[in-house]
Amino acid sequence: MKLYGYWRSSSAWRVRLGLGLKGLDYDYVAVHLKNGEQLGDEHGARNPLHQVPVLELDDGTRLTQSLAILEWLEETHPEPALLPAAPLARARCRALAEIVNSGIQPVQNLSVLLAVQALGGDRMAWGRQAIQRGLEAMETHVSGLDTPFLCGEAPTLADILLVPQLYNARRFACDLSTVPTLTAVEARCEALPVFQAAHPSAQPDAF
Ligand SMILES: N[C@@H](CCC(=O)N[C@@H](CS)C(=O)NCC(=O)O)C(=O)O
Repeated sequence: MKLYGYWRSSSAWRVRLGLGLKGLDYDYVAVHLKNGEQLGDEHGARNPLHQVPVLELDDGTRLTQSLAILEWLEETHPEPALLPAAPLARARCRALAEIVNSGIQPVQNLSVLLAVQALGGDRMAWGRQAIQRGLEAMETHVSGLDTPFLCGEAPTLADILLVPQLYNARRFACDLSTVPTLTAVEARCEALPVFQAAHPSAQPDAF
């Protein structure tokens, strides 16, 4: 398998975590987002939305959208599970993941920030308020958590989405004192070798 990503892309980071937790090997191909490499025809042929991640399977099939890729990984490699077993717990776990996937990240994605800037807005303030609001909603859902990770005893989709988003929160100077449960879970995740290997600073295109 080949993963097209970018060291600081939170969506590509999610897929690195999923592959790592499932114990799967892959080749990493960097697409330089800051240089606009994703906007060219070559990457457009991989993903018409001109985004990373793209996961290319050995038969050439290309998968896009990090959550769809993670769900595909879960279905094809069920162990270790990235979702709890019980239907209600699965729905709750997916809801936490969706707070990041559809409630935060799309609002602070690079192309949106550039559009905000082009309209005369403050891109950092824009991103900061979206991340702060979303993370505080997530914190409310999980306050009083009695497990080490967001949905149980091991990392799941919710933790996979959380950790890269907290990294972005710091880049945007969010106030993380209001989300203590989330930062405590993050610390537990970051103690795990899989999370360390997937970190942006460990990627070959990091600068
Ligand atoms: N919903 C998509 C989001 C993908 C996405 O927003 N990727 C960003 C990096 S995190 C990107 O490629 N941005 C390039 C751009 O905005 O030009 C997913 O989860 O895969």
